[in-house]
Amino acid sequence: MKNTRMIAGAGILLSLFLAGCQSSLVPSSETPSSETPSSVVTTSTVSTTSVPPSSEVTSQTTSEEPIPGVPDLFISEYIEGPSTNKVVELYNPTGDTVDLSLYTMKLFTNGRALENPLASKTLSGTLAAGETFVFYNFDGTIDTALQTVVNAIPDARKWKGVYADSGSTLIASFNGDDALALFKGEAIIDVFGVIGQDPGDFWSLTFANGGGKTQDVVMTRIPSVDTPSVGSINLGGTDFPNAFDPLEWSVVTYAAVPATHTVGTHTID
Ligand SMILES: [Ca+2]
Ligand SMILES: [Ca+2]
Repeated sequence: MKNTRMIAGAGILLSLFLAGCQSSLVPSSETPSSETPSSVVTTSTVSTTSVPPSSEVTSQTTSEEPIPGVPDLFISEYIEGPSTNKVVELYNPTGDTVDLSLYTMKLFTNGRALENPLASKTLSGTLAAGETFVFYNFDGTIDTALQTVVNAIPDARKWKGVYADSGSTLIASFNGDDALALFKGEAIIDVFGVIGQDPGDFWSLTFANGGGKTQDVVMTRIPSVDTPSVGSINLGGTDFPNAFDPLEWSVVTYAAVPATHTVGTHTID
């Protein structure tokens, strides 16, 4: 009898246990099963929307994007001379031939904003390692020696940017208070002057070789510079974010014709 009672008791306990399991399993198995699909849908929605950005990143990395601090084309010389004797020179320090069609030069006259250049010229062709490209303006030449040097540069490495010539873009029509910038694709990579600031007639600043101004001068990028740069400069208490670093430039007064210059060549350390 004792054993039968124990077996019967164990049977009751087992029944209660199974019933308990059932009652606790049913709602708990329903609750997560109804939540799990919705959370899966949410996850798949996120992964679906992440596909287009990742494909955009892939297309960006396959194009030629500027990399800060890495040698690339930069503005190597600026001549702001009497009359329309103007030259601005680019230099290729990369060690490789570059595709010039990636680059656009822009002129910002009299304080024009970054999105509002007076002139824009996208280049074409190629530029070999160590070579220069020159924008020039000799519409009213008085420095024939300088013009002779420019005339000897192959057409593929120069562009006439003259104010009076409607067939060209006016890149070389600056007169001391105008900024120039080099773009690679949509990105600004190098600047001469201060975009968005009109200094009056010229910028008067401390350059690598002392005080000077940006009018009636020949200015050269110092030999230690091998990368383009866009910096911020504070003038009169205002920060201008698209500016040159005056300490990367040396300046010589263009007081007499002919100018002392290095048009067509540039040297880096
Ligand atoms: Ca001007
Ligand atoms: Ca030069």
